[in-house]
Amino acid sequence: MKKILIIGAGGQIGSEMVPFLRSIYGPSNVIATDVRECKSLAEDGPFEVLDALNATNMASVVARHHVDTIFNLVALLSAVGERNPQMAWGVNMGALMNSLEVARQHHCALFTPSSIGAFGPSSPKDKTPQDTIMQPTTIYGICKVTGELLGNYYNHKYGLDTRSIRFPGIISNKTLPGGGTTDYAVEIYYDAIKRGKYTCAVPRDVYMDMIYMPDALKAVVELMEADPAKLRHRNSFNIASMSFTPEIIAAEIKKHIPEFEMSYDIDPVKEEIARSWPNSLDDTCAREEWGWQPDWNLERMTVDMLDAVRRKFEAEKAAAE
Ligand code: AKB
Repeated sequence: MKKILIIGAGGQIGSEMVPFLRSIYGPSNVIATDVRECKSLAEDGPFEVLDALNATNMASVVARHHVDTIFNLVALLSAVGERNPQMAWGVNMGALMNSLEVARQHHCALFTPSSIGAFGPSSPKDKTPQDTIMQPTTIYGICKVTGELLGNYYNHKYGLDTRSIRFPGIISNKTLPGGGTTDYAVEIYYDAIKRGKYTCAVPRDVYMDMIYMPDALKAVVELMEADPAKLRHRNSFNIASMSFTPEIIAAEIKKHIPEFEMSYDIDPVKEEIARSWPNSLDDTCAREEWGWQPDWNLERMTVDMLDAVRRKFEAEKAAAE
């Protein structure tokens, strides 16, 4: 049985990854950590406060819990990164270098997410291939490409079992993302239920790849369980399940909430980032090397998201009464 350490567990991915992994590997085998206390993650398994920029403390948690697999989920996302590039580099690369070094010293496998943000305006726009030009123009993307190269370097030089996925925008209903360019595709569901309208910061016609959280979680576990002999790539795999524009997701929501209204107040930073990213990724290598296959599309996800967000608001309202 794996003994897994999750770093940055309180964020959008971690808050769902921890319960998912605990349901597979057992609660005591998944140690959640975050820079802040997270009550919900401490309720059904081990939790420790850990600053990912402190390598000594990270190594001590790994040794104390006999960890053999590390998931580094620490990241300042693309839009917030452009507001403070120096901090984004410091946090994203600091957490990654510490994870790589602690994993090397303690013989752990390491998962680190990459992103569609690792591509840039000179990458092919449609069905962006697995191996292609990667010249991102954001600090977030530069961190991701550097992280991919470092993951390969540690694999070749030290035999470290590094694995990674280039995530599309992740849509989920438990914890809101923060500071990403794709955040609109989560916020739109909340505002559709709460207000019946949404003001979008990304232009109506920009395609980006997105994925529903259950598929994202499944992908990580399948990649980490994959036979290493079958992996020709490691850092990092393209995966895809849906690609849409703000106009397309709004039309899908309108099918369920006919009075829903969408307006636009474009954020120039988000526009520039979104236009520099691919319209859609080619995920053939993930399909061939470890059997990637998405379960969700825009239509089914929209039904599920609207239902989950509606129930969430109803529960909050009932608790307040
Ligand atoms: C962001 O928008 O920055 C992230 C991502 C696609 O990596 N959601």
